[in-house]
Amino acid sequence: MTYKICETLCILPKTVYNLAQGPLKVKRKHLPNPHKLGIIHLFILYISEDSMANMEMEELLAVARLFKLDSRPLSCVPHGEGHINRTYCVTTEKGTRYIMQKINDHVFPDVKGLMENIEGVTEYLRRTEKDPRRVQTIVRTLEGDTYLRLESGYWRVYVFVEDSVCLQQPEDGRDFYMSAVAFGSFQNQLKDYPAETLHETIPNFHNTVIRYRNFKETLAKDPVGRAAKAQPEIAFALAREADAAVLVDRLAAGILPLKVTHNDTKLNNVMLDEKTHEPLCVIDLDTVMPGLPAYDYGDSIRFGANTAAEDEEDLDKVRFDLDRFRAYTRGFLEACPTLTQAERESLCWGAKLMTLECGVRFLTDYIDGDHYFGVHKPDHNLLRCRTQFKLVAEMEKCWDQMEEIVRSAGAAAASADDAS
Ligand code: GN1
Ligand code: MG
Repeated sequence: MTYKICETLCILPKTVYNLAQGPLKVKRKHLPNPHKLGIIHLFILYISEDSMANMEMEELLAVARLFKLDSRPLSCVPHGEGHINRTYCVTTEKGTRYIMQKINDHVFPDVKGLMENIEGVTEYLRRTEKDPRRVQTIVRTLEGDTYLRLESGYWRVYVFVEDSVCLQQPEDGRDFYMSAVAFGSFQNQLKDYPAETLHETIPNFHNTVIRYRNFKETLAKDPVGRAAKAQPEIAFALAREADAAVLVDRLAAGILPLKVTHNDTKLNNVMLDEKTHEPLCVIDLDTVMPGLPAYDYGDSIRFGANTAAEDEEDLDKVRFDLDRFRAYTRGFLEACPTLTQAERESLCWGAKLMTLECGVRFLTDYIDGDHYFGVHKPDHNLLRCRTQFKLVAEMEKCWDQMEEIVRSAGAAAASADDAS
């Protein structure tokens, strides 16, 4: 990696520590003090040239200065692994860190509605949660708004959740259990939230039937001629089309009630305490909308019960881990004991359909020419699709065991809830 100097400063030790996290290097120079009063510590800040690619630091800092930060922003570097928004970490002169995001308004055209949802939900959660690290905190603009509209796009800032980690893979079953507690509690805490006040930021987000319809329309057009390269994946998806309706049919029949759900419950959308790995705070609230608990449960399983990364190229490494499935199921059901029997019975379908649906979405975007998900290498969306379909195939093989795990975790959680 090559580095270039981006600033030379005299700063506080905490700031140095925070700046040195991520793609920055800080070097200290001891300079002779002309007044002979000891040594002046001068820090030279280097940033990797790769991380400068998207936007120059100066432009980013100019955006950050339009928010109510605690002091002058010094650095702003890319952060996290999200596929949709551009995320940066801003560090100020006082060493305070913030998360600054450029909202993807191609994916979320109603930014005003989206920010109203986030403001509503975070304020609601804060009424019962006193620890500031446990709820995301929006930092307002100098004008007092929750976001900013500039020529470069829409921007927002959050307080950085310090002393926390965000995992791409559970380090063990306990981590995954903890993330289940976080998402199960989130679901439970919002059970009385007035769902009708939420804007539907992406209509039909987890309507798997409609996702299939979009897939088939894109396939028929094959706009960039990629369908030929994805024949096995296309056949895999089409062979399971009938499954797509299972959850939406139960919803339409009134068997499953509509709740407020997060809808994007990847492990990396929850912050855990750095030392204890206890759950702190659920993040990425862009898709909080009315939905089914099976969506939240299922999307977590899709991502976290995979033994490899979502874009792993070696499919032998991609396996559906039943122990992790068991750990997550226990945590989710313990934290959300209010689920109905029908909701509990829908959970395995949530796991399978969220995985199938995500694979179909990656495949659709691949065929469409990669307009939706951020891609970082050739065929990235096709690689992602393959891992999802491998997981679906493995779930199909152990379906009875999955159902048994959900049944017994549900019974244990219900009797613990009765006893308390
Ligand atoms: C996107 O924004 P991020 O990376 O947390 C996507 C999810 C997908 C996920 C796949 C708004 O989530 O639906 O499951 O990528 N978010 C949106 O990794 O489409
Ligand atoms: Mg995310």
